[in-house]
Formats: sequence, C-alpha cells, structure tokens
Amino acid sequence: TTLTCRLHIKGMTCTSCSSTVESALQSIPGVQKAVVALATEEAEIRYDPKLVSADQLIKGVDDTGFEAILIT
Ligand code: 9UX
Repeated sequence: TTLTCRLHIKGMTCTSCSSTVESALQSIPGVQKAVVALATEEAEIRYDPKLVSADQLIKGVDDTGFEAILIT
C-alpha cells in the first residue's frame, strides 16, 4: 500500500532550505518518494503507512526547523 500526503511547509526561503526538508523526508524509513517545491511551499510524499505515519512525516519536517502543516 502507498499513501500520498501533502504538507504545507512554512519558512523556506531558498533552494537549500527545500533540499534540507526534502532530504530529511527521503531519509525516513517507509518514505518512497518526497518532492518539496519551494515556490508553492508544499511537499508531496508517497509512503508506506505500515512503516510511517503522516504525524511522523510532520515531525520529521519540524525536526529540520521548518513548520509542516497537513494539507491532505
Ligand atoms: Mo537558504 Mo534556508 O541560505 O534556512 S538554507 S535560507
């Protein structure tokens, strides 16, 4: 099973910021794909819900110093 989660990410101002968030998400076990768009301040993550939850994805972003808010 694969679920898709979209997050709004606050505080990113350059591509290094978005790369930091993207790498953090990609490093979480169960994440199959993570794309962070600076322009829209959004992340789209495909993940295996048996291994990781949306709450844990949000926590993973928050740990980088940026704030994540669940969109869908
Ligand atoms: Mo870019 Mo983001 O220089 O915290 S890395 S602003």
